[in-house]
Amino acid sequence: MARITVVGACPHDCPDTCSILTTVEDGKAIAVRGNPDHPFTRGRLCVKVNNYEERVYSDKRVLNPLRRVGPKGSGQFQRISWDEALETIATRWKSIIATDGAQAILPYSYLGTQGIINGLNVGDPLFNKLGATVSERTFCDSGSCTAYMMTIGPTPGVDPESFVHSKYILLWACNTLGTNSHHWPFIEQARKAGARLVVIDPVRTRTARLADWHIPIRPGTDAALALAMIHVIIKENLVDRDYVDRHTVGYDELTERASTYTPEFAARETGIPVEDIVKLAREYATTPPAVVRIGVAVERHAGGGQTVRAIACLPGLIGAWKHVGGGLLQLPIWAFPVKWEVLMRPDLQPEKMRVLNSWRLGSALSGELGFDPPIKALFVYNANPMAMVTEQAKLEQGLEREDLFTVVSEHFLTDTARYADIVLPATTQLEQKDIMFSWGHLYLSYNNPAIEPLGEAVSNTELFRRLAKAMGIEDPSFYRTDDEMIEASLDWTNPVLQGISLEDVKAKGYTRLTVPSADDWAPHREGNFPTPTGKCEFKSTITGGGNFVVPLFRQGYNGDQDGTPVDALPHYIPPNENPQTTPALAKRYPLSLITPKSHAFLNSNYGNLPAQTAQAGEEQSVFLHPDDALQRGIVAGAPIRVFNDRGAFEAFASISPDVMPGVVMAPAGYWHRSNRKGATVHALTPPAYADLGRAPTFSDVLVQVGKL
Ligand SMILES: Nc1nc2c(c(=O)[nH]1)N[C@H]1C(S)=C(S)[C@@H](COP(=O)(O)OP(=O)(O)OC[C@H]3O[C@@H](n4cnc5c(=O)[nH]c(N)nc54)[C@H](O)[C@@H]3O)O[C@H]1N2
Ligand SMILES: Nc1nc2c(c(=O)[nH]1)N[C@H]1C(S)=C(S)[C@@H](COP(=O)(O)OP(=O)(O)OC[C@H]3O[C@@H](n4cnc5c(=O)[nH]c(N)nc54)[C@H](O)[C@@H]3O)O[C@H]1N2
Ligand SMILES: [Mo]
Repeated sequence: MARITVVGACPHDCPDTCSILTTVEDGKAIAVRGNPDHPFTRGRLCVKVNNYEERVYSDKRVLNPLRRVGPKGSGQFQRISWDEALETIATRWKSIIATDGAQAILPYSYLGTQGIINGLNVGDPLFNKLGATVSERTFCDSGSCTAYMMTIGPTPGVDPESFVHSKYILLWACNTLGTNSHHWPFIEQARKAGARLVVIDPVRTRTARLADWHIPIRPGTDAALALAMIHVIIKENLVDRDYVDRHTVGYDELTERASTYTPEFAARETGIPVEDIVKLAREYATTPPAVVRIGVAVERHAGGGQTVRAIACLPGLIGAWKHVGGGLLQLPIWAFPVKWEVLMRPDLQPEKMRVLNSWRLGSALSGELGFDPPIKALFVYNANPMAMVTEQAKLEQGLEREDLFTVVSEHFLTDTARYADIVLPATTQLEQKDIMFSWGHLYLSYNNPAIEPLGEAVSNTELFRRLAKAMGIEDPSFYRTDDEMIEASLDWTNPVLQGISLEDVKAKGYTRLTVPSADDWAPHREGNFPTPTGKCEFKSTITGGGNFVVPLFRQGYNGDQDGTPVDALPHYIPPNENPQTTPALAKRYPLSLITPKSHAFLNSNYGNLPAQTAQAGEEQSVFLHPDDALQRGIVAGAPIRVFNDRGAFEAFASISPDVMPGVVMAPAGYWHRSNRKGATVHALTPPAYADLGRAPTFSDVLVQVGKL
């Protein structure tokens, strides 16, 4: 019996990018486990991935191309060959291009796998070459990234491993134990050495429960808190004047701006008592090294971008960057020298491109956007919009259109794939090769394929080679091997890859970038911010392009950025929907709905698999504060309806003082089909953009809950 161990890396859209060891016996993967040698992920896998082989060998996998035989959405398919599938797609696309133009084709994708070659950009060269509509993919952290760029530039920020040296750790809208769990041991180590842990979250999450101080906050009001902290820090002379003078710009203007954001103002907006706001500001400013870890959830509101602007000013103000373990952690992805241009190929684009933001897929497909030409062909890979984006009812209506030709590349017949005309089988991480960045640590990883592809599944890179060929593209760059693509995807001359060879990464599975040790690295001790001024910009010099979207999120296209000027100073934009801002709406819909990540799902992945649904609960639950439940006569476990003017979904009530009064929490990721009455949280969420980076506002929504 031949038994081998293969080193790989978790493919998921998660900050942790774990090093994984797969045991393979006679060509079959029999177990996966964490790699104990990896300094960050340390041999532990989460509940989503520790039985990954069951995902791979699940009898629900799609292993052959399929053609729809029943009505759209019915899930009735018949097996066809790859040749037939490719022929069907090419014929249809060519005819659409001839009659409507290439813009009638729309790609839709995200990070089903976040491997550098199979992930975010794998289809971009083909769709850019065809001249298809550009898919703007501002799913996650795009508003935060714009704000971060405007304030401190594309810096990795604080090394997550440097947290062991922190004395004050502020987890701001981040549920570390659920969504970034391999960071937790570093936080624990800091606490053993005396660090204080503070969590700012409307929900007493499993992370908040373990904190020294949990500060519940009304959703979408974090900027008011951050600005009031700035107010207190300036008023009480807790500013590091030396650091501010040498390494920041706009202090006087920030002082003036912050003067209006008193703790009393912030208390009214956030629901946090004045004393707590003042105490937080004082503790934060006087307990060095102080570090803030911002989660993605802060951006999903009307003023999400400016919230990140305000938070990103804090470390500069108190000189936190001077210390190892002091500053801000957002996404250390900025440390990886990925050659995005090579992956996206914006040079192949025709001059004028039409852009569609992913959050508007429903409106685009249902015809509401009045697109000319309308979208006639949709190609979905690495994504499951029926479960994960707004406008669910319109999306369903659009996907039912008989004149829409939909192709979905998937592992499973997801809610989205069920509407496809053609489904194409995709390999899982055990069956494919990739090189991986991380947005939660500073290790480059290599995923060696552990087994041969099952059935007729192909990797995304192979899928796009086949599609290019079927479309008659001759450019040899479309036919590079995975090895060639991996080699070309990184700038090997960049200092962070000095002394690192691809062969070494491949053999070991991971390597730390060539950056200073986490034990003595304070990246901005001497300023050196990668901003236009080289300083931390309280007053930003990047203000021309309102809704500036980092090109990474839009196939490299940068042609139609909205030119509206942005206020150069951070400010508070109240939520679009909340009892303070919209009292009339709040009368009918008094509760704020948030839909954070589920512990056992990875976005919608695993929403169909037995081990994870057993953990998460087979059906959607909604968490309500006991007072809110009592007022509505709702008892624990009761079936309930959550609704607003946009729609409704059904769920079971979980009654818990862990959510703030006035807030309801429904973990995301449940599948439409498996849910009661076939609708999920996105039946209710708004399609509006946040203030920066065209981020979503799906957590900026009022609802009502009633007994069924
Ligand atoms: N288990 C698990 N892990 C995941 C994922 C998953 O689906 N499941 N998804 C991965 C992905 S794609 C991402 S982007 C990351 C996201 O990781 P996180 O940013 O941690 O994600 P969320 O769970 O969306 O939100 C974190 C917390 O913010 C709180 N929150 C919501 N609104 C507000 C607000 O207005 N203010 C404040 N202060 N807090 C608020 C929520 O209650 C939640 O506890 O997680 C990744 N890791
Ligand atoms: N209500 C609510 N909505 C949200 C969020 C939330 O917290 N709450 N989070 C937002 C965020 S942060 C994000 S990142 C987005 C995520 O949005 P999506 O990326 O659309 O969500 P996933 O559920 O991760 O869907 C990825 C799909 O890709 C498939 N897949 C995996 N690997 C491969 C592969 O190698 N090839 C192919 N072809 N397919 C593959 C998986 O089976 C899965 O169905 O959702 C956003 N939407
Ligand atoms: Mo995300």
